[in-house]
Amino acid sequence: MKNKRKRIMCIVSCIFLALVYCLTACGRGKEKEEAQPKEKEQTEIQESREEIEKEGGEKESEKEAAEEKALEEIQETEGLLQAPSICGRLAVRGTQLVDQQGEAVQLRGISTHGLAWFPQYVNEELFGELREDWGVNVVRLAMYTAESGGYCTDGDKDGLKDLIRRGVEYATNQDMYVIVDWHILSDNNPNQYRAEALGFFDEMSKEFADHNNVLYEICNEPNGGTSWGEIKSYANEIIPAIRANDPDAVILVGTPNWSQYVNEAAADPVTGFENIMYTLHFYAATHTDSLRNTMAEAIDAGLPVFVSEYGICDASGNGGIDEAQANAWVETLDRYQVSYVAWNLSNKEETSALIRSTVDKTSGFSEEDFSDSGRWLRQVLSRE
Ligand code: IDC
Repeated sequence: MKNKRKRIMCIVSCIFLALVYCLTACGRGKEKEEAQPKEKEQTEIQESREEIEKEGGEKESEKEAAEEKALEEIQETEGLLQAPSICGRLAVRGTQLVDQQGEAVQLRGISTHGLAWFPQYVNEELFGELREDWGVNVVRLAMYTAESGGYCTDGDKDGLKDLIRRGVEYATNQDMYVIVDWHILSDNNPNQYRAEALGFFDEMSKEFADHNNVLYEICNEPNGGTSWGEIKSYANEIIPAIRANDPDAVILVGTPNWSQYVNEAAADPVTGFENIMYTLHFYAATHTDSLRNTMAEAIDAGLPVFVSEYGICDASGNGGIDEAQANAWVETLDRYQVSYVAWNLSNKEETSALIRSTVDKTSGFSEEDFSDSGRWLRQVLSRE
């Protein structure tokens, strides 16, 4: 009897165990079944995510390329490809002004008249117009050192420096390069006010050291028999003062005879400094083939030349305009990729002034407000 019970118990346990096993195995299978779609689902999600990312990336780069193209088109039309936001800090390689990538840069712009005499044209609206409507990428701030109101004679030093600060700020806001010009003229020899120049350039280059768009012109036009040797000696003192604060800025050095004898600089350039250029100035109704040849020869001899001032009238800043010579100059300058800055942004009654003398406004100009020089220049600069 006991054995029969044992046997029954044994059979029941076996059945129970078999049942438990079956149930567990089934459950596992089910779990497995359930797990499979989950893994599949995850792979699918992962794949579609990758797809979206890929598409998105393509769309992103397509969008970027389209935006870049549109920007280039705008800049090309406006002649603004060579602006500080694109070219950054400039440098000099061989005879050429270049951008950060080593690409040739040509600055084309306008010089103020004497800051003390025509301060009203240092205003941001006007700088903006010059950039947008004229395609100007550089403004020169001309500060006379002698003459009446000159920095080293009876001028208001602080007022003049303030104008320069504002000029640099407006040019910076408008994405343009800017030249700080120590405009010697009746003082003939830059050594006459060498100590003042040293103080001025030390102060200015300290202030503008973090700008990538400021160029320093250390002596507008040595004249009255000032030799290249005397200019070099001056340059050798002023350049290190600027370099101590602003190690890479482009510095423009004037040449003898109202910045015309670039051949003398080519024969004996300033040594020991990078990013130095030499200025040549011309007035098209006075200076023609012969000065153009001097310039071409100096460049061919390896001198980096910068035309920081020119007019299309005669050398007095007045008199008749010579458009044929002016066009011949521009053709040569463009061929050599030389930068050029026109004299002058004022309404003074002289033919070099770009604004008609009867026009008093200081911005918001239209075609009929410009002098003959102004109209010629606007056409040249905007490459219309
Ligand atoms: C002229 C101005 C004129 C001003 C005179 C001052 O156009 O209004 O009265 O200077 O002496 C230069 C000089 C530049 C001259 C210009 C025209 O750099 O200052 O401006 N010029 O004479 N070099 C050659 C010509």
